[in-house]
Amino acid sequence: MAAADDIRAEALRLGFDAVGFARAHLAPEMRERLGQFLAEGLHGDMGWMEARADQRAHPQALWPEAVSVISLGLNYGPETNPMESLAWRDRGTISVYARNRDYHDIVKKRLKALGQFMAQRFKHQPLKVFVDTAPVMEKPLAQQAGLGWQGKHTNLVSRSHGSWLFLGEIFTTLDLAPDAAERDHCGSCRACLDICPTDAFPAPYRLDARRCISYLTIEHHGPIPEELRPLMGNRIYGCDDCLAVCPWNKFSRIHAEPAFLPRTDLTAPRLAELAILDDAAFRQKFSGSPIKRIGRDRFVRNVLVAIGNSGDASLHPVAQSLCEDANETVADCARWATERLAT
Ligand code: B12
Ligand code: SF4
Ligand code: SF4
Repeated sequence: MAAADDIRAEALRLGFDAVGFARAHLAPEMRERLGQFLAEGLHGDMGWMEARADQRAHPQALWPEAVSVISLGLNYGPETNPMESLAWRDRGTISVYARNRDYHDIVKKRLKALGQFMAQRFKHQPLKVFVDTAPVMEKPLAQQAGLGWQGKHTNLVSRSHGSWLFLGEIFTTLDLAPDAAERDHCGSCRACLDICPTDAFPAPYRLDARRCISYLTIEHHGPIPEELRPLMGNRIYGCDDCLAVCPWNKFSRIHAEPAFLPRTDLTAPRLAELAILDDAAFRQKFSGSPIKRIGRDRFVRNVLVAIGNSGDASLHPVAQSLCEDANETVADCARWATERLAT
């Protein structure tokens, strides 16, 4: 069996849903687009994107010995429509990927298992595994490896899994036959661009992260710009709207991963119960969840935005009780929510 076939078979056995091979090299236009994204400041305060931009743009600047990239996808197709809870004003909407265990842990564990298999099978061929946090342009590499294409919402869309694939990579010194790159199948569709509640796409295939609710609720520190708060509705951690409306999702399958089954307490949780979490209660509730990473203050800030947008007068006392919070961002958002509910 050829090396690539062997690795593909093992990756599928380990539970990955998509596997492809590419050269450890990105086309010059990818590097230019990353440069333009950063030069225009579309990354907001994600300073870490700038810090190692050269490595992000060049897989071999990250690791000079890399010859091939194995791109891997893990399906997390949801059972229910993730936009269902957007209409429930006293509840929060948490994006699909954060309703249970942290996908980084699950993907990394499988990448390491595949790495071990490769180390045994191909002696003296070093490798490195990555998921999300390393300076790697995962989507263009996955497109090169044939897993899908970068849709107009900028995420990777797959003909078999729609928008619901987590990505991870193995960089290796092995010379593996590359797969054919996938081509764009968006056509004239613009459903993802039109649904975006904050108008975060200045053009198809281009995202202004500073307006994206995923950025505002997860990555952004400090107060959320006031003009964007009313547009966020009850989205308290991430956003799935542009992913959920993609017509290619009709080919997706519901995932079979127990760790991604939505926790009942994170499926449309009551805002009143989340707003009162203190630091210890927050850490206990979100142990093992990706939400833990943003900390109590940023999370309660997000919940207060949703309370301000709820139009539910019964939540007024909850917001009021946080107006003097020790964290100035939380207190500021509580005052904003209190005023909004009063009017
Ligand atoms: C930074 C980041 C974010 C930022 C910025 C997102 C972005 N689009 O860049 C924020 C916080 C907003 C974010 C949000 C989300 N993210 Co994110 N994020 C990343 C991260 C760490 C880097 C992405 C990156 O390099 N951005 C830089 C810009 C320049 O890249 P780009 O958008 O791909 O830019 C391309 C296009 O703009 C295109 N382009 C530009 N102009 C033109 C013109 C034409 C004509 C064409 C054809 C193309 C084109 O070329 C550029 C280069 O490829 C990756 C992990 C990784 N290391 O890759 C995860 C990652 C992209 N995120 C992921 C996920 C799941 C999400 C969310 C769905 C989470 C959620 N539910 O809230 C949202 C989706 C929002 C969205 N519509 O993108 C997954 C996506 C999986 C997939 N199937 O694609 C990744 C790959 C993590 C992972 N390992 O699974 N994310
Ligand atoms: S994740 Fe939400 S806010 Fe961000 S671009 Fe997509 S629809 Fe817009
Ligand atoms: S919603 Fe339409 S335009 Fe957007 S990624 Fe899917 S197919 Fe492409």
